[in-house]
Amino acid sequence: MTGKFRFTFGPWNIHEGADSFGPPVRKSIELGEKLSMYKKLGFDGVQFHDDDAVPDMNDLTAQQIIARAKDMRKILEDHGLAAEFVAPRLWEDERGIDGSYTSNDAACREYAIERSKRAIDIANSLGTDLLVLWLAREGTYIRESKDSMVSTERIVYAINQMQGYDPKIRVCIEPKPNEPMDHAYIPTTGHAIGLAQLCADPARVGVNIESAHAILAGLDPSDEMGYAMSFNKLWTVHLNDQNGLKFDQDKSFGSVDIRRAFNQVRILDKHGYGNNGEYVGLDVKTMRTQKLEVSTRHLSNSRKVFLRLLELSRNGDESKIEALISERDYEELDMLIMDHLLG
Ligand code: 3MF
Ligand code: MG
Repeated sequence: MTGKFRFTFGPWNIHEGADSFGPPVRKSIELGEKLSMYKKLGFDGVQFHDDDAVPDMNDLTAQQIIARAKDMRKILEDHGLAAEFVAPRLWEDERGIDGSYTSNDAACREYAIERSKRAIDIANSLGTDLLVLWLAREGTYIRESKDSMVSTERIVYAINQMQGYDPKIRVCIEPKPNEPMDHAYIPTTGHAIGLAQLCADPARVGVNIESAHAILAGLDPSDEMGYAMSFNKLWTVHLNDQNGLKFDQDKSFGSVDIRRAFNQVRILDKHGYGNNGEYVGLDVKTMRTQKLEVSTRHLSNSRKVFLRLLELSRNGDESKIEALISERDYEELDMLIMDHLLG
């Protein structure tokens, strides 16, 4: 079975360029204007933070939030777009300083769960059953500040509350080993799938694998993807690239290591990714130097690279590959792949 690929990204991927060391360098583009760019760039769906879809949601009642989310759905439909997922943005609120589900303050944990329920309401109103949890501040700066066993139980408790609130919602964990925390809980795909087994409905907990996050954990993203697919738990991806162990770079897909990107495309295609409606999500940031008028190139380029690698993957000499594998001549296999990529 071959894959079926439709592409998505989140509005935060069109960015003003501020970083930890300097202010914005490009003017903000309104969400409506961003949405009108999606189709032209070759994208069919939108990934949302809850407050991308419903700004200032903490000031609104649950009913108001649902009403605004329904308005957003109408806007999406007018653009011929679908919502892929909603992710509660817990890490920017004051009550998320010490983590959300794992905060040492019970009132903050309660806030995080309530906010996640509102994010579920938004997902339902937008017509998606996928909730992504990037566990941004669920972790520690120093080991002694939290207990890792208690924290694991608290994350499970929070997911169980979400599953109880909505019997259909699928919770998709986006593992990342560090940044903003020194060490994050649930740093890898394996941790996320293990955690699923502790939840009330393990079948409704899956993963969103981000290439850069796997690389930051010292792992190969394509192996992480294959592992998740063997559990039927790869429900979305955040493709991008990363140049070694430093801050999370969100570089354009394939821009650092084209062979590593090739292997991600290859494993997804070989195992029919997308046939159950999964999207190919990008989580890429343009360079700070990029001028406003050309500040979406990283998105169209990443998609283009994916499709070119797909063509290469499908045009590979599979019988030669099989023969070299059975001869155990991996040096020649290495060269075959390099020749193929070099053209
Ligand atoms: C952080 C990320 C985030 C998440 C997003 C959705 C800004 O490293 O990758 O992107 O993907 O918040 O959960
Ligand atoms: Mg991401």
